[in-house]
Amino acid sequence: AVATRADFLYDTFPDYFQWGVATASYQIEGAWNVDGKGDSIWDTYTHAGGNVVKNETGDIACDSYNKYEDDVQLLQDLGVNFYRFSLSWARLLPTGRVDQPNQAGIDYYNSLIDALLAAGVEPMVTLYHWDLPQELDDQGGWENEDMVQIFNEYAVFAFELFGDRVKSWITFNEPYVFITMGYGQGAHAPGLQSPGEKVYTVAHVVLKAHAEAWHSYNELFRPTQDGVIGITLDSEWKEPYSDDPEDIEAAERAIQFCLGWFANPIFGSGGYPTVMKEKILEKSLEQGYEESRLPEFTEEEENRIHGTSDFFGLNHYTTSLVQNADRPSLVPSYLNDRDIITRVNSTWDRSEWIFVVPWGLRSLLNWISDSYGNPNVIITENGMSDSNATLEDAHRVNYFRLYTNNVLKAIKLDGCDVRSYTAWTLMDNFEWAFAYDVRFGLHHVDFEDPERPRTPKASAEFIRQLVADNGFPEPEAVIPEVLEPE
Ligand code: PNW
Repeated sequence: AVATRADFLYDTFPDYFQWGVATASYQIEGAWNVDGKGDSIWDTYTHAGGNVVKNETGDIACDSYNKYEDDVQLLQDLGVNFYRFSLSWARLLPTGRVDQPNQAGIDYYNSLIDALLAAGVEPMVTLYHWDLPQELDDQGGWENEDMVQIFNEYAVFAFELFGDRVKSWITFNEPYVFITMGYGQGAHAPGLQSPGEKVYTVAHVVLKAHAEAWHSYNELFRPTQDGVIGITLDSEWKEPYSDDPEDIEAAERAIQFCLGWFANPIFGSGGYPTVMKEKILEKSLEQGYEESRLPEFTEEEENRIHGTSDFFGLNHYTTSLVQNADRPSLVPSYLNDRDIITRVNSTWDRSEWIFVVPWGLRSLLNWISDSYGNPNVIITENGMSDSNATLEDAHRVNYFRLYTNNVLKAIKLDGCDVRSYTAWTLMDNFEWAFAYDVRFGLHHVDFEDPERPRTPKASAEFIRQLVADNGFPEPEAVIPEVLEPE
């Protein structure tokens, strides 16, 4: 899995290629209860205690609500083309509904957007990066079908306010992760555990909500604002455990149950992947259900969802090995429905849950290209963690170097249509259930200091150079691999 010097591709990215870094509102903003902000499900979840490492919260986090000008300076120093951040729905709309907007929240995002544009950094805005207003959760959250229209109203509100300056929109960040963690395993807000049922019904609502927001932008705003809007999906690469055809089929099935679940309705043939429909129906009946735990779209809904993304937003971190398994467990669960066992290769370098498999990203980009007709892909997250506070993050530099080189190979050698790359993340921040114990930042943040100072790590300098060079220009002198014997 470690690229040798020989297979490193020295070349540059296409001229149109764009570079960025990402964050998310709850992970960086803090200011959880000031200036009229409403509570979100992450405020509730962290304050409840017992859910997050050391009972930490995002109450202050990186304090970006007060320090956004510092953040913009870091972005300018990196020289990135764009900044992907998310809106705190409850900061803009404390009740979640558009009839009671919060002017201070509107002012905050206007200031951030204006500061970015003044610094020559394009804003890329995610509408939903997991911090649902608590009042909407009290009304059933994403289980509630009314959320389709409620999310659409919020999206329209955001397009009206910011769409004159924001030209790239993402409806949802990683529905797979927030749904399976929040409604399946209970390891993220709102902390529900229904891995066999709610995960599927919630995904159904989220897909419809996404589609309505896309249609609103397409019909009401695109003609005057002329931007793009899409969704960000996440997936590991799933490598077959062996060359046994059953393992090869199992690996394909594993991707369909993760990426295909959301991608097939939007980018593929429409509706859920056939293999999901078959497996979940078969298992549901065996388990005594009268019908499949996977809901069905009407033909009208299927058509309404199909094609609703101007790009394929992709978050990718790691790779796992997949082995076929016939009924690993009889418990109803989105994991058991797949009929697989996940394995790891113990020779792969790792940090927390991330195994370093750079070629996995290239394989995944090729899979997307082959499966969905070579859509234009924007990589909206990719990055590497650690659990120490070092500024000399050679492992992260190595990760970025090899992963971005595999993006380059996917473009130049395989013909994949990748348009941009986003490093996760601008600075160390609230890493969900791992809180401040796990760091992904290009910049170190001192969470003990009330000023929350940001300091560049070696990886920040690496990204700055990568962006400046737009890739990996041919080295001037190649050191010979094999020396002549004396
Ligand atoms: C993404 N997994 O989440 C999120 O979009 C970010 O907010 C987060 O900070 C980042 O990745 C790093 O974790 C993920 O377990 C969380 O495969 C978990 C997984 C993948 C993505």
